[in-house]
Amino acid sequence: MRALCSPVSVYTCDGSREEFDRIAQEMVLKGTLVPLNEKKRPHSFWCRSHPDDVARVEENTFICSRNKEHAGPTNNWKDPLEMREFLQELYRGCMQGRTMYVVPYCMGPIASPYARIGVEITDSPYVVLSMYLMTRMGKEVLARLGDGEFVPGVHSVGRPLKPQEKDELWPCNPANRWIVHFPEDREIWSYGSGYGGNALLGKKCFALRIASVLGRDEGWLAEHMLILGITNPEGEKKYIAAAFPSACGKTNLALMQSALPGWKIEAGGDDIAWIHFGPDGRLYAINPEAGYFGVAPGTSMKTNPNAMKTFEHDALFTNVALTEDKDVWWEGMDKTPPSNLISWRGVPYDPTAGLPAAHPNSRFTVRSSQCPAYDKEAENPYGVPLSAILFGGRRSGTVPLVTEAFSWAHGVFMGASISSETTAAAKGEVGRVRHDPFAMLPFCGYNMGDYFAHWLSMGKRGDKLKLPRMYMVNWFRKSDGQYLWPGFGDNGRVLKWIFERTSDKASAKKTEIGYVPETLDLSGLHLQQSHLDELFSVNREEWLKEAKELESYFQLFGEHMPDALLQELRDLEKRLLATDSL
Ligand code: SAT
Ligand code: MN
Repeated sequence: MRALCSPVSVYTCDGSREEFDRIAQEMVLKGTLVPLNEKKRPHSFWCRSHPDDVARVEENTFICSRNKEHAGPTNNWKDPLEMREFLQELYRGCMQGRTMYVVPYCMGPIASPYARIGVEITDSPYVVLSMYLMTRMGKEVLARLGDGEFVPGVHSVGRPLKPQEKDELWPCNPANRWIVHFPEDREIWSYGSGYGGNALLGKKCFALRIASVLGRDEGWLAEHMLILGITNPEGEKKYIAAAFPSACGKTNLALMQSALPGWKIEAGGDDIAWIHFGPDGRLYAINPEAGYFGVAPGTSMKTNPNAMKTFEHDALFTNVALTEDKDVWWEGMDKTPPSNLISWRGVPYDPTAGLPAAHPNSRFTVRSSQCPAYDKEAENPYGVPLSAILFGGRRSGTVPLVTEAFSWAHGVFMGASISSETTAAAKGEVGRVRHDPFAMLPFCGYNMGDYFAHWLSMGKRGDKLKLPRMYMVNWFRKSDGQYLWPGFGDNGRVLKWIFERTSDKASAKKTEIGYVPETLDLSGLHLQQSHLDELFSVNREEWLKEAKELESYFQLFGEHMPDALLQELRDLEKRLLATDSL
């Protein structure tokens, strides 16, 4: 890679704090990082990206399996040999004038038998700092690796420097971005972007796209899921994993403080879960990551106090606004923006201009162990046993607050049926409803139809009584443009019902689409009865439309679409059409 990319020097990261400080200091001198107020937010930095490099780029993301069909209809594909030839030319000299950093990192607790090692080569010091916060990185990883296997990844901002040329604050190459995966070779090549999941190769590229392929081949699951622990007032603890598309509140749910007194929620992970069968036949989840890369706007002491406390120090903020006294701000942190803000574009913020001070996909990057609600069990090498799996999306209509699946296959059908309004986490139009099966549309490294089959096969391997129950949730249902459900801490009410269902202690009503709560603990919450009715309502007309729509979506997968899911769809339609089906 050194011969190909021609960096000025090569540096292997040891993962120490001294190293972090040294690299951060270099970036401060260059102007890319601004140190925040030491008194208010110690050891933290503000960073702005290039205005065209602010999110994942799905149309530039490729799964280059040998056979196009293995990438499936939802992924971009190019022939791997042609792609390799193309990349050889693209990367030639791409790191000129820059340092090549070698970042050994471990996804999962170092001692975990389920952990996997990656080595990322990058010419972005921002990526190095982010990997330090987001993963276990450096010397200890090399020690564990020995001469074992690792997933190689190369990342370049794609902006070679000529001799004497002055660098940009956020070098990148928006016109020429490539996020490329070779699933058979377990290899990642990323070019042109320095932002988030495009550039921190351990996250979406490895822990989801490559890992999903490993999971298929080895009999486990790599999922776009948060992990949380929930303890009832009697001290019994259970674990829940939940899949939602990007920027739909995974971090808020994982770090939540329940509105119900006595119910404790602890945060395991906020984005990714690797799920394996344990020796007792239950499904266990580890969080491959060690940090949060969370959406900043909307995060406040009201919506997510634990997140606010997590990034009180040792945090990196990207594309948020900067206050006069060198602290951070974003829309939703409090009602009125402080005066003399600097916007994410680096200019004085003009509240009358109608543009946000912080970019909608602006982020905080911080170690998860700093969270006051951090679940120590997140370090358990064997993971935590799952009692329930939730699937959700951002849907203003049709989908009730919570529905329990009839069976594993029905739960897989629910996962496959997720649709959600698009968010600022990916480049493109925001607010358009699209299918996002298992919240994995941008992250599945192989044919999505085969992925559905893999989920079904996991259920077949498991003992029905030990498998987690499955749920579909929707915090985002609206009436007259207003959210019907307060969300955030009040989602703890839904988690309580789920907790008690998994102990067969809560009652449910059967509907055409699954079980819904007979009663939900609404103590202390004052909602209009009509709103409550609407939250739980199953409208047959709407659901028949939903089913028709799914039928045509599933056709996309052709031969790869499992019959069992088509059967689930037919069963759903039958229940909807029958007048006395229940
Ligand atoms: O992919 S990112 O890590 O940039 C964020 C997300 O989409 O979940
Ligand atoms: Mn995510």
